[in-house]
Amino acid sequence: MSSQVVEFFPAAKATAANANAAESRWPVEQVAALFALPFSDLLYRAQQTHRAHFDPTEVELATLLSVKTGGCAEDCGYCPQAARYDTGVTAQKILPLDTVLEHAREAKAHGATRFCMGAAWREPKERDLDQIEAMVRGVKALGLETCVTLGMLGDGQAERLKGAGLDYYNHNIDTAPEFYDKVITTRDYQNRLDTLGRVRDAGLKVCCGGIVGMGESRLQRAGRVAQLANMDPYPESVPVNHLVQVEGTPLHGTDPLDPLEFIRTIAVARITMPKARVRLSAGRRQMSDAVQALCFMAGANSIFYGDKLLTTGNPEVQADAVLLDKLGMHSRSGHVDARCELE
Ligand code: SAM
Ligand code: DTB
Ligand code: SF4
Repeated sequence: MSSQVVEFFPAAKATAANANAAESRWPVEQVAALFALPFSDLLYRAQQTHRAHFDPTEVELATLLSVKTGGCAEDCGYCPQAARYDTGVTAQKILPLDTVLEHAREAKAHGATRFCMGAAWREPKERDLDQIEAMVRGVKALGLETCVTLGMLGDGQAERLKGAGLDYYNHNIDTAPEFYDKVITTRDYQNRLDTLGRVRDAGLKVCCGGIVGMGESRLQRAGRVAQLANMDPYPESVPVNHLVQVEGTPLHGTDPLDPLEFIRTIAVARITMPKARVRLSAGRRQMSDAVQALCFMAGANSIFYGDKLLTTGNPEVQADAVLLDKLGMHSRSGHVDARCELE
């Protein structure tokens, strides 16, 4: 290993609410120093961390379903579901329970262990939550882990979801605080931390990550990872999304990110959040098998699995089964059923 070893400084604890604390476990400079390591040293460190906590051949398969699509009032510059951008996404009402359960059953049959339901809301209304609670109960009863992402939560809403049996709430910080207002203006960074605090207080597990490739600097990428790693505790689940550029959104046409930089981001997330499920999330359809393989070597151990993300495409289930087989990797459930369809 090179002499550029970066020390780990356990210091004062930071929470979602005080992630900017002066004394944090992972000062931004330390995280930036990880980013700057020679690629092979960075991957070596990430591998060591990964292997200390996980079976490196095991991957979590999480299937996504958009249970309420489009027509969103927010202005997130990356998002095809924002009503104000002309992206071709047709707004749809909340899906009926039986349709959701049908998708969940299919996901389970294909080997998924987690089912994530997303809604294009700024925040859920109380009556929306009645329907979401029924979905959570139904999906949970199928033996799947449940996750929902519904936007900002108000008082008592996280407790309602916990009561329905929800395992994870996904709410991303998306990017570094310094870059945030270049991407979203209709809600601020503190709103996100407040929701994450409510999720934690209700005893739910936190799924929180962000998007890479929105034109942020490397220091800002390091800043985002530091924000997550300094939460106390850090999120159990960390989705690392590569921006999916959608025509009609303000971020369409952003200069493409070097894939090696995306892999570095995964490795730094793994090192700074050793026990988290680091998910190689949106953007896989645009990545070669070799880039994805390096992401797994860098410590990713979860993927979105299914032909669709929320509104955009994801690799075909069959293609993923072939890729995992070529890499000698297996699902947490022990099976990836799509392989049978190939024979
Ligand atoms: N409306 C809710 C919210 O914003 O919290 C939940 C759904 S929203 C689509 C969930 C996350 O998807 C966003 O926070 C963002 O990180 C990710 N996302 C949305 N559009 C994306 C895109 N084009 N590329 C990559 N990630 C994207
Ligand atoms: C997350 O971090 N990524 C997922 C999930 N959480 C909800 C969403 C990705 C969306 C990509 C764009 C789309 O398909 O609409
Ligand atoms: Fe709405 Fe969520 Fe898309 Fe933002 S990311 S526009 S809140 S659906």
